[in-house]
Amino acid sequence: MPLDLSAFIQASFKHPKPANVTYTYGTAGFRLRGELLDSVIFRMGVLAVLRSKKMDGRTIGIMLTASHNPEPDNGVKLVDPRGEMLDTQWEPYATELANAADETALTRAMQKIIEEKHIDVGKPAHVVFGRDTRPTGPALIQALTECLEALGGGTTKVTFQDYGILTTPQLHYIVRCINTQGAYGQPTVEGYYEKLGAAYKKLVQGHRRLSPLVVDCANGVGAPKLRELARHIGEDHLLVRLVNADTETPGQLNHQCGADFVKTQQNFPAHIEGHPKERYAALDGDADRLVYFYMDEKDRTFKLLDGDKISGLAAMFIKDLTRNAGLENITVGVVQTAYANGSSTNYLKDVLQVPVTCAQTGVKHLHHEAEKYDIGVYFEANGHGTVLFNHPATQALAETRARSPAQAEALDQLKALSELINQTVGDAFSDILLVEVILTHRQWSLSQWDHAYTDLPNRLVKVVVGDRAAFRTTNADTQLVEPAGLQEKINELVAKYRAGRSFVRPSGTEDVVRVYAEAGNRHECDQLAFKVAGMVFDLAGGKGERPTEFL
Ligand code: G16
Repeated sequence: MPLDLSAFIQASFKHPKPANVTYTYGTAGFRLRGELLDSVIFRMGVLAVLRSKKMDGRTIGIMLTASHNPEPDNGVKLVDPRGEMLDTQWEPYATELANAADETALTRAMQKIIEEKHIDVGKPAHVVFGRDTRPTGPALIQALTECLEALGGGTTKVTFQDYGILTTPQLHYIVRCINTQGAYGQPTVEGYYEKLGAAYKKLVQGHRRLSPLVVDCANGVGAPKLRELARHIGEDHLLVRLVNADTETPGQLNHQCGADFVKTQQNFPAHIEGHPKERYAALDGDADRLVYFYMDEKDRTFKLLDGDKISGLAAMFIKDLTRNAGLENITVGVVQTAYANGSSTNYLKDVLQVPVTCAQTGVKHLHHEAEKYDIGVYFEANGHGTVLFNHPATQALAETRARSPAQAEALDQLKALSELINQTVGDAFSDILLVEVILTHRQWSLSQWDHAYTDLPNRLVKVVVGDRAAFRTTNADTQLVEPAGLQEKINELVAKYRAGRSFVRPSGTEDVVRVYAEAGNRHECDQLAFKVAGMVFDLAGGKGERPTEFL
């Protein structure tokens, strides 16, 4: 049956593509200034509908957010039926739809997808969507709604539901719940609080509650939603105090605060001065990333517990539990990216003795690598990550009969952990609860957690260049293929520093090239980072100020 596109074409005239913009599908979908995204969001409605039809009418999610980016930016991430990121094979289709110059090119691009993917357009489609607190969100949701309404006219059977303001992981959770007919949980925000809250209370029961956790909410959607979750769990079990929770004042989102700020600046965010007795955590703008931090009691310096530290803590705890549960055949592995601190990789391999895989940047890449382990822990250093339990692991948890009370307890705890952890995608709330469970069990302070290993000094520098597309990498982002010759120059420089390591890659979410460096001491690390950044700036037509700090 052919697709009736008359209403759709009519609607699409209201959402023309700006003539001078080329859209690129990046690390996590399209991301740029919100006012440039109207046509893209409209067209992502088309992609979601086609994808849903291809998946026999299973629900597809669309999340409008630009996560850690500044407030004027916005973006879109598509969610596949199991709650994970859109299949990367479909990314070129997204790009083609977004860049179609007019209605003729747009319908041609749609037709191409239908033919290449053998889509039966007579199949139903269901799409759910949500957005963060950005001011450009409501107008973009309107564009999306108009697309879905227009596609739903006639015989094409398109249904959709607007879930309003949500964190990104909440939408991922809801998609999975719908597609599992509730087996993963109830497909509502309340269902999400219920599931996480029940597992958390079960896991901390009988243990002394920790001191309050001060959470920097990046002035984003995490603030109202974490308040709801904490209320649901109750102060007897979890005490949080929210800071940077202003979602009303324009310009505040991610401004001088949030997980990305804390990680890249390696410093306290706005409105947190740092007190040695307090425990801190920071979310990003859509609450899918988490970092912890504290002030060292002795030297009163800032200390960061980033995604690497979270993955070390989680792997240690889960490894102990699988051993106590008698599940020696279940492999626990960790996936990291090139941004992982060298000390964390050594800790995982040498102390915890778990296998470690290095994936390309982007949770979509880590997620699939983690699926190869029975229990796969994956975290990017920036705090984005989760833990996956595969089918054999879940089956072993369900079927293993305990021969002692200790074994029964370990099995119960692992089962509760698999409920507590949002296995669809990195989720700052679920990750907070995971960390709090482990620290509660051990009765550890943040500094005791931090003592597992000492990070090598590291530095991340952003360089604005003429064309970041001129940078191409290989080997999980660790080596530059283009611009030709630059990698050799970086290698020469790195060889001069003890424990030196540095790599350069184009960001897939911001218009910058990222430079990472680590070395044996702080001075050498900063020098290496800024020398490499200066080289990138000179070779690639850098814009603005040449990076010279620390040189
Ligand atoms: C997104 C991705 C992350 C990635 C980050 C930075 O995070 O989901 O996997 O690490 O962008 O990517 P890049 O270095 O390419 O800019 P978020 O939290 O912004 O959605």
